[in-house]
Order: sequence, then C-alpha cells, then structure tokens
Amino acid sequence: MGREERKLRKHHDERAKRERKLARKHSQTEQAEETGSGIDATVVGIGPGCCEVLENDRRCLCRTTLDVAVGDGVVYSPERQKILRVLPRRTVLSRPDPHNPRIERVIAANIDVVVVVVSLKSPPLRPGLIDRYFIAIERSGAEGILCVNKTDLMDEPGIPAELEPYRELGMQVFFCSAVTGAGIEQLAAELAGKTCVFTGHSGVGKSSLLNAMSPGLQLDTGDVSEIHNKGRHTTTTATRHVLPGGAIVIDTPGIREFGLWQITPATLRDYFPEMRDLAQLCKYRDCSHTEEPGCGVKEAVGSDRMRAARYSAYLRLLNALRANPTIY
Ligand SMILES: Nc1nc2c(ncn2[C@@H]2O[C@H](COP(=O)(O)OP(=O)(O)OP(=O)(O)O)[C@@H](O)[C@H]2O)c(=O)[nH]1
Ligand SMILES: [Mg+2]
Ligand SMILES: [Zn+2]
Repeated sequence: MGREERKLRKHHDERAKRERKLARKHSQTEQAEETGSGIDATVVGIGPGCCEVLENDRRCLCRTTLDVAVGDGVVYSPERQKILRVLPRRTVLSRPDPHNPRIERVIAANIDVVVVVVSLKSPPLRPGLIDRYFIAIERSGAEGILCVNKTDLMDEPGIPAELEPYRELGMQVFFCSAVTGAGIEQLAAELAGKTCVFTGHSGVGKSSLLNAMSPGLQLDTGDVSEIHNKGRHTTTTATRHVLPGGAIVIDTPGIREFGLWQITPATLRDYFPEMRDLAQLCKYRDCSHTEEPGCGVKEAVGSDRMRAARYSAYLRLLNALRANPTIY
C-alpha cells in the first residue's frame, strides 16, 4: 500500500470513527428524548440530514441524525418534525460506502423485490455487476429479478448469449423497452402488490421504466453521454412511489461500482448455498474450491449440483475480492 493510500485510508478511518461516535451520541440523546408519543410512518425520500416521511396521506419533512433509508419504518414526532426511532428492517439492500468501505450504505429497506436494471447497449452490459447483485440480493432477504431494458436497441431478437447463465441460475429475466412499451405490462404485473427497488448503472433507464409503468410520475430522465457511453447520474436521491397496479417502487440513483458489504474471499462461498453440501467432500476443511486437490465442488462443476455459470461467477468475484479486498 502506497503512502498516499495509507494517508487516505487513515483519513477515512478517522472520519468513520467520528461519524460513529456522533451517531451514538445522537441516538442516545434521541432515545432519551423519546416520549413514546411518536407516530409510525414510512420514509419516502432522503436528503442531507433530513428525510421525508409518509403517514397515511400526510407527508412531513423531518430532521434526523439516524441512519435511515427509503422504505424504512420509523416512529416520528410531527410536532418536532423529527425521527425518533427506526423500526427493525425486514429486508435490506446495502453496499459499502464507495469512499469508505467500512461504512454500510443502505440502498433501500423492507423491499420484497430487487429489480436489477441493465441495458445491452448504451450503456453496455457489465455481467460482473449482475454477479455482485446476486450476492447482495442473497444477503438482502428479498427476491431478485433482472430487467433488460432498451430492447429496441438490440440488433437481434432473442436472449443474448451473455445473459443465458443468469436464466440458467433461475433468476427471472424480463425484456423491456421504456420507449416502445414492450414488456412493460408483464413487468408491472409481476411487481403488483409488492415493494420493489429499481437499481443498476446510471443511464440504463430505471426512471424511464417507472415513468412507462406510470406516466403520471414524470421522474427526471437524462440522456447517455455519447463520448463515455455512460449515464449522467440524473436521479440523485432515492424516492418511493406507488404505481397504478399497486406496486410500491423505489427509484434509486445509478451506481458507478457495486461493492459487496462485509464479504471477504473466505466468506464469499457462504453465499453460494449449493457449495455447502459439496464442500463436505473437499479434502481440506477451508477449501476455497480453486487450486486445492480433492475438491468436491470442482468435481461437481458442470453438473446440476454445481452449474458451470455459477462456478464461473464465484471465481470472478473471488479474484476481484482477492485483488482488492476492501475497495471495489
Ligand atoms: N432507446 C431507448 N432508450 C431508453 C430506454 N429507456 C430509457 N432510455 C433512455 O436512456 C436514457 C437514460 O434513462 P434514465 O431513465 O434517465 O436512466 P436511469 O437509469 O434512471 O439513470 P440515472 O438516474 O442516471 O441512474 C434517457 O435518455 C432515456 O430516454 C429504452 O427502452 N430504449
Ligand atoms: Mg434515474
Ligand atoms: Zn473445495
């Protein structure tokens, strides 16, 4: 590690320590202030040092120093316009803070479905990102679906070869175009009655898909830069909306990189449940299922017990984590 990197890390560590200390202090004061007369509400938007909550039809902008995310159930005080308490989360999609991997950043809470939105072109597909979402979804407690948007830009009809492995793994894949409306009805039908978060790279069309499902929403959308073939990070904060079909959807800002929260090369295999039984057959107890001889997982690769696509995803992620365990 270079001197500059060490200095930067030290700076981040100190900042994280200060943030934790401050959060502890505030949460103690807030708990002390809590009168028990708070009202239950849901967080529907987040801003710096504040959040918007919805309680029946009433919306209120509240101050908060607590770590809240869109979708959180909270107890708030309408008089003091303040969040008193965050209720336990049923599910949570999170990732490490891109600037400090020791801090967890919650993308959305209490969701039933994580909709990973990708486009094959403009911006191009990055399968590595889908692999990472697989792990985060496994951790989240929610169900995951893949939404391939911008099918109107596809050169050939049919499922592109690079997406076949994900279908094989049992993830539901929807093909849509927010421009032509193709696949929108099917997607909306799948999401009806559920709470869903739309996540993925900038420019893939998350907000456009939501607008297509509910034209009244009029969420801001932005074009894709021709020079870099990347989105312009049009959506800057997560917001929650109700669609006509009854789905509750959370639109989120496009992500640049998706890090894995609290996952190390040694714990990665825990998120591949099919490896668990096979690992009993490995010669070494701490087998990483890579170079070791007598590996039960490697022997099963290619069979139904260990799909080749899934094993390749494991190797890709393992190599990325080994090369850079904390920065993503
Ligand atoms: N051709 C085509 N363009 C689309 C489609 N969906 C969205 N777009 C365009 O893609 C660009 C980006 O769309 P957004 O909806 O802003 O993308 P986003 O994922 O919300 O991006 P961020 O908010 O930056 O994360 C816009 O110019 C849209 O008009 C589609 O199905 N086909
Ligand atoms: Mg957007
Ligand atoms: Zn093994």
